[in-house]
Amino acid sequence: MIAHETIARENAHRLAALQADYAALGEHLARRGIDIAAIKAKVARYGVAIPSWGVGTGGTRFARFPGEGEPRHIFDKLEDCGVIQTLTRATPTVSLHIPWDKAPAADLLAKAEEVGLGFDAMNSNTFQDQPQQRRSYKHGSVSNADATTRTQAVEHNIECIEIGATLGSKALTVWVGDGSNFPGQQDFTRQFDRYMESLHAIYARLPADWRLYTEHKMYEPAFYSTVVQDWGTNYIIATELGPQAFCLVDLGHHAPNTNIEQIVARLISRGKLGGFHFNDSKYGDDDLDTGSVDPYRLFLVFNELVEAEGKPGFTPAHMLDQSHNVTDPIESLMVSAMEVQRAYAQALLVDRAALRGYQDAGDALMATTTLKHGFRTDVEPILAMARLEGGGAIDPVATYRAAGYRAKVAAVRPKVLGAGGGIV
Ligand SMILES: [Mn+2]
Repeated sequence: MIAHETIARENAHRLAALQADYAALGEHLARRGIDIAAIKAKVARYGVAIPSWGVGTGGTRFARFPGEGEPRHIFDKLEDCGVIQTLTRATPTVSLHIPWDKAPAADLLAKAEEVGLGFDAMNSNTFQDQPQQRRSYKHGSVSNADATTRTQAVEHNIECIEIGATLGSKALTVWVGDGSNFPGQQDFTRQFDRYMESLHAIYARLPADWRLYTEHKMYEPAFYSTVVQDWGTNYIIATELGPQAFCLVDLGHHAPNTNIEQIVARLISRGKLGGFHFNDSKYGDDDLDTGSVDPYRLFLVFNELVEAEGKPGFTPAHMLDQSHNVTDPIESLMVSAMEVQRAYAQALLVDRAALRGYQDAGDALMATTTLKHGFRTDVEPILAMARLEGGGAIDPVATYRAAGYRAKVAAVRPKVLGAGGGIV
């Protein structure tokens, strides 16, 4: 997909500058008592999953402008995800969405092996109707007032578990669009009770080594109320379901200015943080590229994650979840994966002993300065060196453009108006 020679040639142009920058940063970090090689090793081990739907061009409520060479089906999507992993070495797995990505397991496994990827969490879809579906989700899925519709939604989730089990996946992510658009349209309590009954039925079918992630979202597609509207409800769900259930935090699913890093800390403190859908937001669930609007918030989230590193059972799942309307999705996903790695590396640089000392001494200024010192450090040489040593590209976007991948696939993939990325 991307010729090895292209990566080698592009890296050769940039090698001397990277070595110089890496050596300079290494000296700087050594003065702070930090071993650059240890940080690089942690960055190299870090991976964030790619959503299969992310490699298609997204749209808005108004229009979708299809891009050149968009993936036509899951096998094209896996190729695109393979390109991202080849160049960044930061995205070893793909998260599938069912039924969008339905295909014979043997074919999916063969393609994933060919492009060097594994499978992350499975995602069910009960927020839209599929052809030949018996009951409509217009008025809800797992919380629908109609029992037959709820059963259909539960069975779909169980099918997602069964498909995932054949692919080596270990988790199911459930996000539902159920809610209401008018005061009085739904009884909050009865609707939530129905939701819980359905989720218990799904949870009961979870293999022993699987996790169930539930995702809260304040609004959209329902605009007055959503059945899982915030982290409090999500925490209730994960707690009542049992030890295999965890809360998933999608950064865009909160009100503007919500202190997401504090929510993350709370969920960690109670052992219920399941993981993330990374993206960025200005106003709502904008699904903008991760770290594109507020990289400091992303850093603050990672500060909580680094603080919790090593806690027993603390293995949050990390996935990107964004929509690309005006960029090449492969480029956006590569940049976002690197932004997530960057926030992680910066958080690793924080002097935690000093931070605690300032916190306990009531020195607010030095506490916040100590925290920000990590964020202010340009860790790009660490990320680039980790990529290089992992067989990837020093500059993934430049290398991708030099390889001409998009033009090559555009020649064999006709434009599709209907298919492509969704916004979830
Ligand atoms: Mn999401």
